[in-house]
Amino acid sequence: MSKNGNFHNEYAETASQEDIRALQSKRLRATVKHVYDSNAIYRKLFDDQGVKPDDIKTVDDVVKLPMTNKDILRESYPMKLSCVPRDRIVEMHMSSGSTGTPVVMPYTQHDLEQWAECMARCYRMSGAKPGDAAQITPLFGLFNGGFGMYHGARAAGLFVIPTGPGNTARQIRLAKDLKTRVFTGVVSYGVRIMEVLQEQKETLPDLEIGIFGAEAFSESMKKKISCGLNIDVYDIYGMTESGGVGTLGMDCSAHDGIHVWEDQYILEIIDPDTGEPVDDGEQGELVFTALNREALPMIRFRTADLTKIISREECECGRTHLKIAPITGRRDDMLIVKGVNFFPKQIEQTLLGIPGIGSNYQIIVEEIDGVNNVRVNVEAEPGVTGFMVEKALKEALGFSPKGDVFPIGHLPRSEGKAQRVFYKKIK
Ligand code: DLL
Repeated sequence: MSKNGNFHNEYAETASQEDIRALQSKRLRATVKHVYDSNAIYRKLFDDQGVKPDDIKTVDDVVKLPMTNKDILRESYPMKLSCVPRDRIVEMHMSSGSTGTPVVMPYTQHDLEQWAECMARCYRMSGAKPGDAAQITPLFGLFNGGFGMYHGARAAGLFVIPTGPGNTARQIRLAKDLKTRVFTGVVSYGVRIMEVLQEQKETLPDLEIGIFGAEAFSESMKKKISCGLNIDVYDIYGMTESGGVGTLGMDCSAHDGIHVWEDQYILEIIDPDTGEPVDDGEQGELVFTALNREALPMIRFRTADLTKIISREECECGRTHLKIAPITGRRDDMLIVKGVNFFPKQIEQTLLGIPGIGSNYQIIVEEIDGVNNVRVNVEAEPGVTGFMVEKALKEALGFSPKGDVFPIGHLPRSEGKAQRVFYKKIK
C-alpha cells in the first residue's frame, strides 16, 4: 500500500518520533502548570504526591504525576475539576456509565477545535474526502458520539447528514438518496443497518466506509459488517474523559492497530493490579494524559480499558503515531467462570465463526449457590443447534457454557451501546 495522501494535518500526523516527543514535553509542562495553578483539587493531588510543576521537564517525568480515575470526576461532579472560569465553557458532554453519578466533561472553544482536529484526522485516515456525504448515526446529546462525529466532519469538509440513531428504514432511504459514502456509528448500530438492509434485500452502492466504535469489537464482527455492507470498516476509539470519540485515534487502512494521536495524548500501559508499566507487546490498562486541552485535561487517567502497544514504527500509511491493539474489553468486564478468565469479545469472536450464526447474542451469567454458570443466547439460521454453539465455545474457552439458539430477530435490538452481559442470582 502506498502513502495515500489522506491526511488532515500531514505535518502533525507524520512528524518524527523525536519531534513528537519534544512537543509532548513542551505540552506536558504547560498542562501540568495549568491544572496546578487553576484547580485546588488537582493542586492537592499533586501536593499529596510531593510533586510540583517545576519537577516536570520532559515527557519521561509523566510517571512522577499522580494517577486519576473516574472516582475523582464523580466526586467533583458537576465541574469542580474544571480548570477554566465558567464563562469560557462552551459545551459539555456526559457519560453516566452503569454506576450512578455521571461524569461531566466541559469544553472551551479550543477544546472543541482539538476534538474536531482529532476526529477530522480519523475521517481523512479512513479515506473520506471533502464533499463526501457522512451519515452520523450516534446519538446527538449528552453522549459524545454524535457531536464529536459532527465537529470532526465539519472540520474535514464533509457533507454532514446528522441522522442520529433509529428509524433504520429511513436511514437507508436517506443513504441511498443522498449517496452516503461514510457511515459512522456505535458497533451495534452498524450491525442493525446491515440486518435491515439484508431483510429489505437492499444495497447501498455509494457506501464505502464505516467508522464504528464505542463497544468492544471482535475481528469477526468487523469482517461480518465489512462483508455485509461491502465497505471498509474502521475501529474508532475515544471516551468522555479524553474529550470524546476519535480523540484517542483509529486504525488506518492497514487495519493492524489503532493510531493514537501522540501529539495530543501521552499513553502509558500499566499492570492493572500493580500500577507498574508493562513492556510493549504486553497487555495492560491504558492510561492517558491529555496534552492539548484547557477545560479539563485529565492527568494519567486510568481508563480501565485493556490493550497493548503493538508498534512504534512508522506505519505503511505514513503515520508515525504509535499503534495499540483493538480494545480487549474493560478490566471490570472480565468474566471468571469455572476458573477460566475471558472477555465477552472472545465469545463474540467464537460465535461468529459458526456458519449460519446471526449477529445478536446475550451472555447470561447465573450465580447459583455462589457458583457462576454461563448461558449464551444467540440467533441463527435454521440448522444451527445449541450443541454446535456449545462445542465451539468449549473448544475456544475450555469449558462448556449452555448454548440456546433462537430464530433471527428474536433477541432485543439496540440503537446505542448494546448490553451483552446479564447477571442473574438464583436463590
Ligand atoms: O463511547 C466514545 C465513542 C463514541 C467511541 C462513538 C467510538 C464511537 P464513552 O461513552 O465515554 O465514549 O465510553 C467510553 O467505551 O472507555 C471503552 O471502554 C469503550 N470504547 C470506546 N470506543 C471503543 C472501541 C464513547 N473502539 C468507553 N473499542 C471506553 C472498544 C471502546 N471499546
